[in-house]
Amino acid sequence: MKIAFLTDFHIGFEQEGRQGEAFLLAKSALSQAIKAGAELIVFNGDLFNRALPTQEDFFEAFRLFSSCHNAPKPGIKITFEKNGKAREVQFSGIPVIAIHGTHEFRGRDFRNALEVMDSAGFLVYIHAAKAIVENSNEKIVFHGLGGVPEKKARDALLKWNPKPVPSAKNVLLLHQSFKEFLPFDDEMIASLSISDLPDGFDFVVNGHLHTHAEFKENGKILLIPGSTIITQLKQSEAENAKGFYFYDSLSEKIEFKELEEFRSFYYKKIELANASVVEVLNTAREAIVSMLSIKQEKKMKPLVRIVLKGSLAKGLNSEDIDFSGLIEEFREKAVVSILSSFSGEDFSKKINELKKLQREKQSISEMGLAILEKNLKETGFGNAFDVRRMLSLLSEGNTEKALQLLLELEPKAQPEAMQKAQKNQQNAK
Ligand SMILES: [Mn+2]
Repeated sequence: MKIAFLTDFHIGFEQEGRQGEAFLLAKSALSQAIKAGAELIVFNGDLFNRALPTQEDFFEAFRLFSSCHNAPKPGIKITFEKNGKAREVQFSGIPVIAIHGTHEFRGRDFRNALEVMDSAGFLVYIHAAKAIVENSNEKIVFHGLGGVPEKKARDALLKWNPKPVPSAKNVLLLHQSFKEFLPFDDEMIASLSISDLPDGFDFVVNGHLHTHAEFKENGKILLIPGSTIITQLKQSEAENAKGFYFYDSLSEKIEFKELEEFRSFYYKKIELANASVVEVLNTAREAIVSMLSIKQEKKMKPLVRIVLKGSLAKGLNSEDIDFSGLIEEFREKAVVSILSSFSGEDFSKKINELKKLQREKQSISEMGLAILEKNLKETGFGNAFDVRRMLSLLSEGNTEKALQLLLELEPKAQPEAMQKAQKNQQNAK
C-alpha cells in the first residue's frame, strides 16, 4: 500500500498579503501525493486554522478533498474501531484518515470541524480510535489520538493505552508537542517525551510541530512531516524544507518528499547600535535587496522576515520608525514583514507581546483556564467538576448544561416533552 502522510494545512490562515495561500499549498501538496500514487492519505491535524471554521474555510476544505473524493477508488477496505465496537467505513475515491489538531480541539460537548467533514464522507475521523486498512495481501492499523491540551497529553495517551494489532503493521498518529523539541521544560507546552511512546508500533507520525524532523531511538521512530504553510516566521522554518512522508508498506520504504510548490522564506536578524531612523531603514532595505537578489524560481512571491535588534539613538522609539513605505516598495516582489525589538523598550515590547497573544486566541483561552484552575485550587472546590469542560460550555453560552454539570445531572436521554420544551425555549431566544 502506498500512503502519504500530510499535516497542518491551516486552511483559513490569514496574514497581510497571503490570502488563499494555505489552500493553494495544501492543494498542491495533495495533488503531488496523489500523482506519486498514494492510495491513502493520512492527515495529522490542524486542517483548519480555527476551531470554528467559516463557511469560506469549509468551502476550501471540501474543494481540497474533492480531488481525493473524485479519484478512482483503490482496492482497500477500512474498518473503524472504537471502544471495542467495529464498523466498515463507506468512502469514495482515495480515502483520507485524519485526527484533529489543537486548532480544531473543542470540548467533549461540541462537534469539531473534522467530525463535520467525516459525516459528509470526505474523511475518516479517528480519535482514541483505530482505522484498520486492508487490501488483498496487507493489513495496516492506524491508531489515532487527536490533539489534546498539552498538560493532559501524557495522561491521555497512557489512559487510552493503544496496543499494536498482531500480524499487522501499526502506525500511531498524534498531534502534540514533545519535550525533546523544546528549549525548556514546561508542562503547559509539553508533557510528552519520546520515551512515553508505546512499544511495538512500526512508527509514529506527529502533527503540530511545523518544522519537519525525524527521530529514531531505541527502536522507536517518530516522524514529523511539518506544516505545508509557514505560520510563525521563525528562523527554523526558513532553514527547513516543506514536504510530506510517502510510505510504501510493501518495501517498507519511508521517504520525505519536498513540496514542488511552496513559498520561499528568507529570515535575517540584524543587530544595530544607537541607530537613527535613516540608518534603520537603509539597513533593512539593503538586507531585503540582497535576499531578493537570489533567483526566484517559485510562482509564489517569497516571504521576507527582518528582525531588528540592538539599540536606537537616544530619544528614539520603535514607534518613530515607519516601515510601511519599505513594505510597499517591495510589495510586487515579496511579502515583507519587519519586527523591531530594540533593547530598552520594555513597554512597546510588552504591547507587542500582548498583540501576539491576541492573535493566538488559543493561548488566551489557555491562559484563562490556567488562572481559573489556579484560583479554584485555593477554594474548597477541589476536583468537583471538569474545569475545561465548564469553561467551554460557558464560553459557548450553554449555561443550562453548565448548571446541570454543576448539579452533577448529566444530560442523558431526556424525555421527549422536555426536549420539545427546550427547543421552544431556544427558538424563542
Ligand atoms: Mn499546526
